Amino acid sequence: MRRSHSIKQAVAMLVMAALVGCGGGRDRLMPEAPELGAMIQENATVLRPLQPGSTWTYEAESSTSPTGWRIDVSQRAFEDGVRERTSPNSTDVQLAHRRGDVVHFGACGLLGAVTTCDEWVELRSPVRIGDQIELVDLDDSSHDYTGDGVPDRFEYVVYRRVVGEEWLSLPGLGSVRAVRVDTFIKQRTTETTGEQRLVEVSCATWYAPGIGIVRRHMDMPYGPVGTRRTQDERLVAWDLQSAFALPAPALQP
Ligand SMILES: [Ca+2]
Repeated sequence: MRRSHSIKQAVAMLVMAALVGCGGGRDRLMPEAPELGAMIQENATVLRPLQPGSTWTYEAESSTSPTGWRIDVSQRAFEDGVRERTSPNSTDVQLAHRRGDVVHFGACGLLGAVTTCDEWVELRSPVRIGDQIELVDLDDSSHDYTGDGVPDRFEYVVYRRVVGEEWLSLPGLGSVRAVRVDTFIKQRTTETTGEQRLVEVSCATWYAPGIGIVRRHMDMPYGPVGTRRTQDERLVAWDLQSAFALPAPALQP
């Protein structure tokens, strides 16, 4: 019996050593990119028209607001792209099409979270299912957040993944076939005590060819720990100053 017990202990220790060894040390907050699937759009820029003078109107609602509200987006010419204004918050972002990609310039205020990138790709060509665009991958162990004199680990990742094509039903527009891309923002703090805190924000965005963003659905922490807030924005009208021919959006009656 005694011998069997010590063998079990030795096996358990070996298994533990193997597990520690397998991870190459530390696990990463940025997930491995999934396998690339089918191409669903050869040219990503048709999913995000940039045309000065164009406007988009969305109806928004949130799980924490008793009434909905309206969001207006407009573009004006700026350098070789546009500046896009979103009201009522009046946030401005600079965008351009570059070699088939849709690129943002300037610090990215993704969903109110602070990020360190100053140029980032929103969509890239060709658009393929499973394509993962990694925007921020920060793993820092140089600061002491708990005040015990020992640095803690702080990780912050932002990435986007092409999910696929989905039919959406939009108010006043009927059904529209759109490409869904999910954005994830994750922040994890690992204290020297081993205690971890994870904060996650996600945003699903649907893009229709020749129209642009037709819907966004966000999910984020709110108030007390464990409480979430969702926000949904759906396109209700748009006015595109078509400077060049775009494929007609796939609409169902
Ligand atoms: Ca510490």
